[in-house]
Amino acid sequence: MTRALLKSAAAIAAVAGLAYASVGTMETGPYDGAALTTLSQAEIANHAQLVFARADLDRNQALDVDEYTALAVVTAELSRLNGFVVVEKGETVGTIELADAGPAALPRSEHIRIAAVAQNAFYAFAGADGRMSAEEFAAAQGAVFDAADLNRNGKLGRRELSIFAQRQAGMTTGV
Ligand SMILES: [Ca+2]
Ligand SMILES: [Ca+2]
Repeated sequence: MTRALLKSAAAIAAVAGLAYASVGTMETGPYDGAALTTLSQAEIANHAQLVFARADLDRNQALDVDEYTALAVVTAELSRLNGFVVVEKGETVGTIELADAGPAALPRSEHIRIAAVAQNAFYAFAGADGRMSAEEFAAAQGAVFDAADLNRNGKLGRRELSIFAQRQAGMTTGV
């Protein structure tokens, strides 16, 4: 990982940590009662918009490869530490439990693998200019959603949510 990438990862983690802490104080335990049973295309589009804004550290309305890769690594790290994936909703979040994965730190080998996968995904969706717009980021998130939507009804049900969560946590690859 480059020095720049480490720096952006730390910055995203700091922002994400603040958001998580504020949500975690709301109820008896962190995220209790916020577990999702379904996820719509509109919800993932909204999530993509919120995450894009947070990942765009230099506020130039585009993600570069370091910003995108840092986001992927931090998302995987936080998801695995928490044992669930977070879907941002603005004021609140929804959570999707990670099946077959107790809370665990991300091994260094996984960091490297996830960063490599994220770099490939970045160039696939960002196109020739090497800048990922909000629309391109939404398309990348939409592709993960579509791949999990096994029955193609535009919504993710329980089993589909599990597939979606594993992909977001970097536990499976491909879209
Ligand atoms: Ca940027
Ligand atoms: Ca479905």
